[in-house]
This record gives sequence, C-alpha cells and structure tokens, in this order.
Amino acid sequence: MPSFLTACPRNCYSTCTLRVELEDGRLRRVEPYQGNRATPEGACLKGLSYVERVHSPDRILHPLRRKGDKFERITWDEALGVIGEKLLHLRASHGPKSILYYAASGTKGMLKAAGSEFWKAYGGCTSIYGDLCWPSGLEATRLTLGENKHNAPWDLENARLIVLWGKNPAETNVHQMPFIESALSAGGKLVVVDPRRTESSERAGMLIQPRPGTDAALALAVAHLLVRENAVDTEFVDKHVSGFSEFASSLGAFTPSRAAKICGLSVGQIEKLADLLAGTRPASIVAGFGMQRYTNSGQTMRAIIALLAITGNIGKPGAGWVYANLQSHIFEPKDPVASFPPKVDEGPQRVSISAARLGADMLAQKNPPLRAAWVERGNPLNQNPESGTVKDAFEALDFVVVVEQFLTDTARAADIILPAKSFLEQSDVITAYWHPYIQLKPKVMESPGEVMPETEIYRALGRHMDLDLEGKIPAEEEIESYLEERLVLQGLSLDELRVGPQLPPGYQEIAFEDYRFDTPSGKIELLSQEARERWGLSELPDFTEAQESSTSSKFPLQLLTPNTKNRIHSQFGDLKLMRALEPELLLTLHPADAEPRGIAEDDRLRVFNDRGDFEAKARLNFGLRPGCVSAPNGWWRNAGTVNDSSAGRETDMGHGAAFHDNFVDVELLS
Ligand SMILES: Nc1nc2c(c(=O)[nH]1)N[C@H]1C(S)=C(S)[C@@H](COP(=O)(O)OP(=O)(O)OC[C@H]3O[C@@H](n4cnc5c(=O)[nH]c(N)nc54)[C@H](O)[C@@H]3O)O[C@H]1N2
Ligand SMILES: Nc1nc2c(c(=O)[nH]1)N[C@H]1C(S)=C(S)[C@@H](COP(=O)(O)OP(=O)(O)OC[C@H]3O[C@@H](n4cnc5c(=O)[nH]c(N)nc54)[C@H](O)[C@@H]3O)O[C@H]1N2
Ligand SMILES: [Mo]
Repeated sequence: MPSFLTACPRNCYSTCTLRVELEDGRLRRVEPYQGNRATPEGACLKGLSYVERVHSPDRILHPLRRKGDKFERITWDEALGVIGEKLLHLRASHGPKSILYYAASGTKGMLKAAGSEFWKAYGGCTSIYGDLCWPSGLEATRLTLGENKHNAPWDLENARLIVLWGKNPAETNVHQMPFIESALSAGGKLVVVDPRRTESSERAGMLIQPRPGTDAALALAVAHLLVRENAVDTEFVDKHVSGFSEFASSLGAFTPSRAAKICGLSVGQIEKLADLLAGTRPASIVAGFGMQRYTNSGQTMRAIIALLAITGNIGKPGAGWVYANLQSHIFEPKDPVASFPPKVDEGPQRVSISAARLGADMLAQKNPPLRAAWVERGNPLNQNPESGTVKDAFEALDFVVVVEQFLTDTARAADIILPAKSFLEQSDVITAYWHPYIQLKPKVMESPGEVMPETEIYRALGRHMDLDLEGKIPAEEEIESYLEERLVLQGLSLDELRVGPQLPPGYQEIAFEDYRFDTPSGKIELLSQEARERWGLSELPDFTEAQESSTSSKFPLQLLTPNTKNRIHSQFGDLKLMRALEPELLLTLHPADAEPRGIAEDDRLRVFNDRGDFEAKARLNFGLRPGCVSAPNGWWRNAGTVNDSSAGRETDMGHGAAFHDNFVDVELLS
C-alpha cells in the first residue's frame, strides 16, 4: 500500500505526525511516525477515525441550496452564480461591510490566508476579533514573559514537580502523558489543580479542587507563603524579574486563610502546594485553558506565572510555564494578540465583531447592518457562547454561505452550502502550539464528488465576479511553489519538510534559556504597565470575582464545559465510531447536588438558565466539586448544545470567551 507522511491539522495540542496508507484512492490505515519526538505513539482515536471520517457517507460532496427545511443539490455554476450575484448586489446597495466573514479553528494551514485575499479583492468585509480558545492566557503570558513559548514537550521528563493547572492532557493532549509518566517514574511529583477529578489526576499525588474562577486567589496565597517563608529565589528575581517588591507588598491581603475561604479549599492544601513549590526544583506549571475561560482569567494566568518567576523556575530544563509554544508560528506576526486592541474600522475591513459576543454584535451592527455571512472552518451555532443569540443573528441575515464537510448546525443555517476538502486532499504547511515542529501535509488523494479546496472555490467565485485574484490565491498546481516561497523566506524548504517534521530556525529547546524577555523592561514583568494601558487592569496580578459567580447569579450550579477525548469541539462526534462509544450527552453532577433534586444515574435532565437550556443524561460522580456540574462542549443541537446556556462575554484581556462564567440549574425531565 502506498504510504505518505502527513500531519493532523486539527486545532489540538498534539498536531501528530502520521503515516497514512492508501489503497484504491481510499484511506486504509493511520500509522505512527517516530520522527516526531512529541507524538511517537501516533494518532488518538480521532486520528484513527479519519478512516471513517474522510469517506463518511454523511460528507457533503456537492454544492447544496436551501429549499424550505431541506437542501437540494445544485451545480457549481449555479452555486457560484447565486453567490456572485448576491455579493455584487450587496456591495453595490449596502457596501462590502454588510457581509461578515467568519472563519474559525476547523483546520490549520498557511492556505487559510486565501479567504482574506478574496475579501480584500472584493473590497472589504466585516470580520471578527478575538477568539474562543486561548487569548487571555496568551496575552497574560506575553505581558509577563514577552513571548509565548515553552520548553520542548519531552523536556517535561526533567521536571521534579509538575503542576497540571486547569489542563486535562489525558484527554486533550494525550501525547503529553508519557512525559509526565517518565517524570513520575524518575521520582517527580504531580499536582493537579482542577475542580473536576479527571483522568489526568489519576496518578497525581495531590488534587486541589478550587471553586471555579478563583485560581488567582490560590496562586496569590501560595506566593504570599513563598515570600513569607523566604522561599523566593532572590538571585533570579534580582537579575530577571521586574516589579517583585511591588508584587510582594500586594500579597498581604492573600493570607492562606482568606484564600482558603475564597477558593473553598483548606489552608493545609494551600500550604502544601507552597511547600512543594518551595522545596522542589525544577518545577513546571503545565497550564491549560480551563481557568482562562472566565472574565477574570488574564489576571489569573498572570498570578500563576508569577509563582514560577519568584521561584526561579524559568529558562531551565524541567522548569517553566508550559502554556502555548508558538515557536513554529514563523509565518505569522510574532504574537497573535500583539495587534490588540483591534482598530474598529481599518479601511475596507471592519473589525467590529467580537468572537465572544458574536450573536449580539452581529445583531447590533449598524452602518451598514449585516445582511450576509460567509462561514468556513467554524461551527458558530454550536461553539460560540450564547449560541441561541448566534442562531437568531444568522436567521436575521438575508444570505448565508457555509463551506463545510458535514451538515452541521451552522451549515443547516445556510442558504448555500459549499463542500469542503478533508486534510488529505490539498497540500499545506502547518505549525503547532505544543511541540515545535513545522510540517508538510501533502495532498495524497483526490477529493471525492465535486469537493474543491477553499483556494479553488475563491478562485472560481472570483472569476464569476470579475475580481482580480491573480497572484493572490494560488491555483492547485501552484500550491507547492507558493508554500516553497514562504518556506525559503524562513530558511526552510519543501524538500526538508518532505523528509519529516522540521524545527524552526532559532528554535529554543529550553525556552528563555538566554534570559531575554521581550517585555518593555527586558525582564519578566510582574508589574505590567501594559496591563493597565491596554486592558484597564491592575498593573499587578490580582484576584477579582468572575462576573457571573455564585453570589451574583440566581442559579445555583456552575456549568463547566471542558473538551473531551473523542471529539475536537464539534468535530468527530457525528461518526459512527464515536456514537457507539458516546451515544448521548452526559451531565456530570456530584451526588450532593443530585440527591436534593431527586436525580439518579441515567435520568434525563434539563439544564437551564435565563439564556437557554439543553437536555442531557445524568452521571453521578464524587470526583466533581460540589456546586459544579460538567458537560463537554461540542455536541450538536439535536443532542444538546451547552452553549445555549453560556453568556457572550469577553475575558479581561485578549478578547477571549468566558464560557465558564455560567450558572445553571438542573431538573428532572418527566
Ligand atoms: N480530545 C480533544 N483534545 C483537544 C481538544 C478537543 O476538543 N478534544 N481541543 C483542543 C483545543 S482547541 C483546546 S482549547 C485544548 C483545551 O484543552 P485543556 O487545556 O485541557 O482545556 P479544557 O478542556 O477547556 O479545560 C481543562 C480543565 O480545566 C478545568 N477547569 C475549568 N475551570 C477551571 C478553573 O476555574 N480552575 C481550574 N484550575 N481548572 C478549571 C476543567 O475541569 C478541565 O478539566 O484542547 C485541545 N485538544
Ligand atoms: N462551552 C464551550 N464552548 C467552547 C469551548 C469550551 O471550552 N466550552 N471551547 C472553545 C474552543 S477552545 C474552541 S477552539 C472552539 C472551536 O470551535 P470552532 O472553531 O467552531 O471549531 P469546530 O467545532 O472544530 O468546528 C470547525 C468546523 O470546521 C469544519 N472543517 C474542518 N476542516 C475544514 C476545512 O478544511 N474547511 C472548511 N471549510 N471547514 C472545515 C469542521 O467540519 C467543523 O464543522 O470552541 C469553543 N467553544
Ligand atoms: Mo481551543
């Protein structure tokens, strides 16, 4: 069987290198590839399930047009004719900004730029700012360390203490677990900070389950103890940290007993974490995205990084802040949030809609109001907060185009659906955000049916509309030279990438080993003027209650909606394989919350608040912090969209989405 080296382009830490085997034009096997030191075990179940996904009978293979509640097949000529005419008409009658271009995280790759090129040539559009994923953590890291990078994934083996803070790699970054296991086998210790007991905490020596959204208070109390017990690495701090004395003086309020009350923890737990950080070197904090999905999350992330700064755990093997490693992102501006705050009206492009407030901002736009939307690589009717409002906003439009592989909820809201490629059907170069490699994802099969990659869709549409896209969006036969040109500028080549994953030029195995921090002071900044100037926040990390909290909400239970093993957000869950494993959306509750409501295992439930509701099946679990309930995000509307209950709210910095500032109640369905 012919086999090819490729890479999984999903929005996932692991970004695995895979060897795929094809027979008669079909994908038959997905094998591991040891040359990627971060992912030698190969694909997770989702990666293996490409064998089903790529050839799924549910894939959209032709352009479709809405007819009542159904869709009918039309030709490409008809589809492009209708879209072209509509776009030209809207531009003439309402201006190009009456169209929203919404692109999200469905796939990685350099060719994503095609969309922007098309909309530029069209004369502009309205686009979004911020994103749903990680920006408050990115911005907190940039403010503190100057750059988002971390040690190589395999370096975690050298840590003597690992704190998994708001991350559940056993589900979301499975390839990180072997490195954690190696560290434990060598005598290292593992602490997990998470309101849920997860698969990642199974081997932890200590599980700390704070009240959600209070991690900053925990971190500041640990810092308080480290300062009080003279456990600060003063030599490191003198040389590399700016704002330490101001930070230290601000910690008085965060006594362990006060923090214990805020976080719902015992003083002993806080003391033990401080003891471990004081007495164990090197220490790595592996921070996930869980605690940065709150309105106070940027400040929270700054408070947690401070623990590493004051203990000298940066720039050394086994030590550091393992959040986002953007070392391979050499084709993009240095830091994605560095251009914030967005300019509301940048010439033809109007950047006026926040990803977190998508529905409300779409409805509120004036001069001109939005009339149409083009969606690709995203499923906003499921994945953006307050998805009920997002649905309303899409329904209020005259015309919606969605480029999709499957009939998702967003695709169902379209007037025209255009079929999207799978990852095997077009060459591209992809980067990662955990391991450092740059990878080639070659075209290894022809698209089924009439599927065209986005580049070809835009080119064909451009021809229908007489737009000049020459030299802007490469034709299929020009893709390799397009990629090569951009690689060469960075000192790489396609031939090198064909051999296997490549490290970026200037790559640091141990991030910040040169102790150069790209901050205004050139040091690690505990005190950041930018935090105030750009975001209106305190210059020092601080703790404030999240906007929606147990005191401010009339609903009693905090809904956590983390990511889960067998799906990437709204992808993969529709496959037969995944349906067999997880046929229904489950809501996990602590028995102490279930019992007073008369809820038993497997009961059907309605989860609700003033924003919306969804149904789920009860799972009772003593591992969850009482007062919290949990359901994975990503299920489609027919099964239960958790985001109907979440609020369209931004995080304190970075324009992220505060999904977990969300209180609900639960009742039995009769
Ligand atoms: N299998 C799989 N892997 C994925 C993805 C996927 O959908 N499926 N998605 C990818 C993407 S885009 C992302 S963003 C990452 C995210 O992956 P992770 O960084 O692991 O993030 P989450 O799953 O959002 O949350 C992680 C943990 O944070 C906890 N948490 C929630 N609130 C708090 C809090 O207030 N404090 C603390 N300490 N913990 C809290 C949750 O209970 C959860 O266990 O995963 C990537 N990998
Ligand atoms: N409640 C709650 N909601 C969340 C989160 C949470 O923790 N809680 N997490 C948030 C996070 S971290 C993220 S990253 C977002 C993710 O949300 P989105 O960025 O919307 O990503 P997906 O749900 O993966 O949907 C992407 C769509 O792209 C399609 N697609 C895949 N490949 C291609 C392609 O090549 N071309 C085109 N045109 N389409 C393609 C897929 O079929 C899929 O329907 O969800 C967010 N939503
Ligand atoms: Mo994400």
